[in-house]
Amino acid sequence: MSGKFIVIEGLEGAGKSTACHEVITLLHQYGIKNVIHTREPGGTPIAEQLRKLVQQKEILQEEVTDYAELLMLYAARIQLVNNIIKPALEEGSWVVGDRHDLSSQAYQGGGRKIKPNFISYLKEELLGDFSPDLTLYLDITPEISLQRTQKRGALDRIEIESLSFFTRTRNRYLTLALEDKRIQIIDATEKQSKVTSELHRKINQWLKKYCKFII
Ligand code: Z5A
Repeated sequence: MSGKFIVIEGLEGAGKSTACHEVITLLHQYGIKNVIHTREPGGTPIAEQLRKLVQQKEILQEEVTDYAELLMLYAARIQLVNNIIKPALEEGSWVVGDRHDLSSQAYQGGGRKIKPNFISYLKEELLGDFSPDLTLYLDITPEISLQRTQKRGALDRIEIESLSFFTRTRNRYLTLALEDKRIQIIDATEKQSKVTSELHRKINQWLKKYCKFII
């Protein structure tokens, strides 16, 4: 594969949408024109249907169990990875993803308390050694996350979870980020301009180290 896969992660309201846009603009400035933008869950017709099932509050008047949620997220992910991301990388395009596997480790492993070993098993079976080249984790507190998302109005099925759910999710993100040098943490509680300049700094540093042909 010749393209690179960069992922933006974080709690809702962390600023992932803005960050994805910034990364794509920066890559364009470096002359990398073929960049595709993905989101998870979603990004293929089947994955978008699964996204609706995961997010809607009333699903056919039936409660979504934690394992069903996890499996729907992996079903969506494997559709996206096999049908969109891998082919794009193989033809040399770069992919900027709004969330990927780390979200399941954090939300379902941390928030929902599903055994991390089970999630790792699913990941290995379904994705093998496929993983992002770089993940930028935008770290905010659950309190700030709630403040920012509540401003938007109606909350979805996961957004209505408790503060302790999001605290466990954030803690899992932080634990995993500190264990893996391909995950970089950005303090996203700062004002937008500061977060953006830190994002630029980290991407520039990474491009210098791993993509010497660019700079
Ligand atoms: N989910 C899961 O559980 N497991 C999985 O494996 C996957 C997902 C893949 C869909 O996510 C849901 O699925 C999500 C996790 C779960 N549910 N929850 N809860 P999503 O990515 O589609 O939805 P989201 O995370 O809720 O997106 P978002 O809220 O739009 O977050 P964002 O993109 O990070 O934020 P934003 O749109 O860039 O910013 C939100 C607002 O905050 C906006 O008004 C900004 O102006 C403001 N903002 C952003 N940054 C700042 C700073 N620095 N200062 C002040 N204000 C700011």
